[in-house]
Amino acid sequence: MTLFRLVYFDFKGRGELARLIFAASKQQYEDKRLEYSETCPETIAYKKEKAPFGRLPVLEIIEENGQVKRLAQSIAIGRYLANKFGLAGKDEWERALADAIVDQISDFSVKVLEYIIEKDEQKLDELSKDLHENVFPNHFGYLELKIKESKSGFLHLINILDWFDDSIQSKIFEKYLTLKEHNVRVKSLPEIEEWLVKRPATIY
Ligand SMILES: N[C@@H](CCC(=O)N[C@@H](CS)C(=O)NCC(=O)O)C(=O)O
Repeated sequence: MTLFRLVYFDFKGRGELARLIFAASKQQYEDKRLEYSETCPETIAYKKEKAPFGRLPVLEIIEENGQVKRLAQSIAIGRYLANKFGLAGKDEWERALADAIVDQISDFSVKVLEYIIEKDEQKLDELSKDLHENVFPNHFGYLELKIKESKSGFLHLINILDWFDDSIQSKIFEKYLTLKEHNVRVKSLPEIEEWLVKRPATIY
């Protein structure tokens, strides 16, 4: 039997999409969390010797004969797993539409990341203003349309929204009701709910 190991850090970040896909498809895997540190020998060695592009996440696929294949890039990992476990769409066109939505959410995630890693208070205020006045209206309008057209759930989206703290999420859901309904619906799926209850609590 093929075994899977997801190697990432102890936060949701770019590793959580794969974890959500594993949860949604009820697949066993090892959730290996390395220390997020520039001095941890295990992390340094893994990035240098095993990670295909020196960064995480990395999905390890351990074949029955013991051979290990390593896949980098969170979205490539997500696509591989979604295809493998039947979550990527039923035909070429559905898969292409799903890819487009994932890429759109990734564009949005760049803005979210800028905000959550900013330490300077003044810059944070500017980024927050930009998020609320420009980024949210710009992205959520389109994404809400796609949610309405689809009966599916967008795991990548619920993860990116989870990078925000509760107060920002509440503000978003006050205004974007379709987004809120989608978030509640996807997080209430039994397989996802089970993972959300047991996953380690992390800030982002
Ligand atoms: N585009 C890549 C980004 C990978 C990336 O930047 N990973 C960060 C963590 S989110 C990392 O490995 N940082 C540690 C380092 O750069 O040394 C992906 O989506 O996987």
